[in-house]
Amino acid sequence: MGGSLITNKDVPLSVNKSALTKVGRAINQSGLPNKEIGLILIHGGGSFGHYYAKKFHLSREPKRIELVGITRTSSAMLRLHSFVIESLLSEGVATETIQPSELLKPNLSSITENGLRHIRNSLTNGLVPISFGGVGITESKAFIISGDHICKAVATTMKVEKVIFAMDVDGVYADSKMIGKIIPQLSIRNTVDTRTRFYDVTGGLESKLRLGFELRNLGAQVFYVNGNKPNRLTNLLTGRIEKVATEIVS
Ligand code: IP8
Repeated sequence: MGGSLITNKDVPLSVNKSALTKVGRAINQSGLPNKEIGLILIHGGGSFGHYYAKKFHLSREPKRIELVGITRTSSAMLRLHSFVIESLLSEGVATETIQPSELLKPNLSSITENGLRHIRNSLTNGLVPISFGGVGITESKAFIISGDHICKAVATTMKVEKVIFAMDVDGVYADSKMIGKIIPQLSIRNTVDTRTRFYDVTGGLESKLRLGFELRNLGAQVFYVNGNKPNRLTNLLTGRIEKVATEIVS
């Protein structure tokens, strides 16, 4: 669940309640997770985490920042996260939070044993494991753990069949002004004009697309879809054909 979907991205600290309700409804309709298919949710920071990350110069590169910046950013993410899990619960989706720092190994490349056990236990219990972008610290520096890092680490460690990026637009457009039609099947040969929105300090669309190709190379089907359209999301979750979405193809 992209930060652009679940928050009002250009208004600091503002949740998009209607989008969260729709995502919850779509997940509920999908009947996932079930005995055969698991479901893991990850959400980004939007106008919560990115607002403070920008203010305190926090980025993916570890650096020394004011201590207050670390706490403000983490606290904003916790606040957003609690909105997310409450909204999902109101739509009947019971989640189990896994902290990003528990889930990821220090080099962010894969999932810890504890994290993996936690994911498996949640799924066995019928709960949907959920994690989110946050702040990591080393001995003297702080850095952003992006939802993208979590996504890649999960797909590197576990067999992931499908990754769905729920966004605030219908898919990937060739034009940065999002004029015209979305690209239904995006290959490395397509040209996409990416632009970063104001509060996003972790790379915006460009890094999401790079990640999409990496996930595809790891064997997952990868889709970008409008999370405000519950039917589209449900279709993708349940393996039905959905035409209004972008799929990464090799
Ligand atoms: O939106 C960012 O997560 P992302 C989390 O997935 C923070 O990059 C702390 C800004």
